[in-house]
Amino acid sequence: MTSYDTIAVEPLGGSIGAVIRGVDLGAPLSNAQAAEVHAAFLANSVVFFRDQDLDDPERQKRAARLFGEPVAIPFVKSLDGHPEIIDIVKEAEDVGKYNFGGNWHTDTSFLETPAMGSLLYALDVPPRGGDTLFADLYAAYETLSDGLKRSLEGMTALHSGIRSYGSQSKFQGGRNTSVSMAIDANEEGDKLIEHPVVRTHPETGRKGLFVNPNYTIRFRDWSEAESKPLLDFLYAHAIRDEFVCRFRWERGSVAVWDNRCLMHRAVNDYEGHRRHMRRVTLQGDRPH
Ligand SMILES: O=C(O)CCC(=O)C(=O)O
Ligand SMILES: [Fe+2]
Repeated sequence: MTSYDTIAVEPLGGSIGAVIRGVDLGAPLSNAQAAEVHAAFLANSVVFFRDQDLDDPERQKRAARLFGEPVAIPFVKSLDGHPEIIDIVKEAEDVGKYNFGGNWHTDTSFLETPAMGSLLYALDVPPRGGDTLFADLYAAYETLSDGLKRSLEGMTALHSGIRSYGSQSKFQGGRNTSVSMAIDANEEGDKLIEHPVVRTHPETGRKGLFVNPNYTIRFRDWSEAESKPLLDFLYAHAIRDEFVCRFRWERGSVAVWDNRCLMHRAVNDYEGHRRHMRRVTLQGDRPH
């Protein structure tokens, strides 16, 4: 167990997630604090902070730079003047609609260089519900049999945004999109990108599964029908209770996740209430 001198780190889930106390993300951190926050981020895969004030988008970007380099993402309209920031909103009037991030996924795995992570800040939360779930893809890999590990290590998978941002987009024509979000689905979303099925984290050196139900289409050289049973097995395995951490938001809460070694999903259980989050996405590298 790592010990920390300048911050308090309270573990949350059985295998990932920790709440960090004693840090004001809006103010400059000492070098020692910044190093400990970064170590806690790598050790827990997702870290949470309470009672932060990042309403100013510049402050939120400054906070995000503690973890990585802010980057613009395609398809989702960004905040005016801040291409690296998106508002994730579901309005009280958005009845019967899908919520953004509502299926298990790894952010932008349809890109050659998927996001390294994100810093998500809560501006408005429903009176109950609206939690976010995170699943540990290191643990998912480590608990497979040696035989399946060996088979998967030689494999790659094709990822695409087609069902979210391409020609089969569930958001097409404003369908399923909040009245307050704009998603520009187009043919760029149909591209197929190849990634290893097991990736080695560039900073921790640990191996993790790297497939997700939103964007992984099939294994390379396998058909979709052939891929589906094994992918479904891997997804069900990865979201076992003991690998999942659940976070209850308050206004001013922050989550920073490591998109290289987990999946996440936003729970859609607050119909009739408003939820407003703001995300800075961080630049990633090519999975190996
Ligand atoms: O709204 C949330 O809790 C998370 C949405 C999501 O998937 C994301 O911001 O990447
Ligand atoms: Fe996401």
